[in-house]
Amino acid sequence: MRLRLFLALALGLVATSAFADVDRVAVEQSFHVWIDNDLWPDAKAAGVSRGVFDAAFSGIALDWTMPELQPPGAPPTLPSNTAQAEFQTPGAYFGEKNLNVLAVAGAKLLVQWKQTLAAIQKRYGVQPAILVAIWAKETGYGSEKLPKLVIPALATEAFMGLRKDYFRDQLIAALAILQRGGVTSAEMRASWAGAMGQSQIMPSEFLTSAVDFDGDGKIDIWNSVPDSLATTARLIQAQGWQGNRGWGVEASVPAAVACTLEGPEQGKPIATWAKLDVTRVDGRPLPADGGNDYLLMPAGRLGPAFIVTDNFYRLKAYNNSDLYALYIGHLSDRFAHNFPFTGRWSATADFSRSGVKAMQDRLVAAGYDVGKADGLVGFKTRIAVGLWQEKHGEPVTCWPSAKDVQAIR
Ligand SMILES: [Ca+2]
Repeated sequence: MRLRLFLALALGLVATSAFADVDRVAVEQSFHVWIDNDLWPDAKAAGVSRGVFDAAFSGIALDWTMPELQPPGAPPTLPSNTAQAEFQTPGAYFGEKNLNVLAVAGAKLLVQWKQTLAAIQKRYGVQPAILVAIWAKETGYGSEKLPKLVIPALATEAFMGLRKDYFRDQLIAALAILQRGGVTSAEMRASWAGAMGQSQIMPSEFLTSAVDFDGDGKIDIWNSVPDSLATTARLIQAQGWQGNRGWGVEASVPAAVACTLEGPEQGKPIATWAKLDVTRVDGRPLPADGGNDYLLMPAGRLGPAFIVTDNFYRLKAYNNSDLYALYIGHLSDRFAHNFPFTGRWSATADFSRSGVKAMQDRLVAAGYDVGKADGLVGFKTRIAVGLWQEKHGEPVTCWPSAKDVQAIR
């Protein structure tokens, strides 16, 4: 699974405390022993030659600026995404100023790369606007500097991070890329979490899906826009993207339609939603393109509502977040019609993630399904809150008030 959201959360926090009690020289020594004795056999088994391995680690040192480290001898650290962070209200994810800038720039890029994008769509079946929106969200169309080199970043996390196994697999994949050739370790720039290039591809994804689309004989997701966009398209296609459908539309949902009907487990044919008087926000009928459609209410009744297609959940499979998938879908629409959401995001955030987690634990104890009790208000938690509100005669919003976060039990 991808760690893009996790990355965004981690970057919002101070990366590393000083590790004042840690003997860094000793840790550095054991890092080098680990590279030779622990990592090398796995790399070798994955087909990496000794020469490639040694070149990759030549002159390497631990990167103490990485987040979520647990060096030997340091007191335990909590993963940043389970720490007692402020809860972020869904609307905060959709900063209008930034969306507008990306929408204007993306409309021009769609024209500039029209032929390439048409060729990619022909081969992989993903619409140009979706690919350009992902490019925007991941690196601002390649404008964001990638702060790390992938090998030292992943090696540091694989050696002394809080998610060693995940990063070790990615490190082995990065070494396999070097073994394959065509790119040097100095060119493999990445986010701290090892997401590489203009569309933030993990090394394991590079191995399965990276494409030389401009035909110059080199796969270059850092400098070649065609290679980067085509690689993204191939990854999205692999999730089961349906090229003849959109992602969804913002919807007007009558009060009589319960917000507890939300989510990927309650899909219905579009005709069923239409019978419930659900329309587009401008009153036009919902688009009928076959397949199931789903009600999406990322902030319950306290924000805009959407009817989304299976493709929305393919985007979510690519990066496991309702808000990420909605951002991509919404931005992809704005290249043609640059309008913000019609509905207002009024959900507030005067509670902490630990407060939400405690509420989730109490909901579970009371027999509700909240999915993973992680301090985030995902669709299962929203449904559970709605069912609780219904049972207790409260207004059914499917979004907890600050009072609910305390009172629900
Ligand atoms: Ca190329």
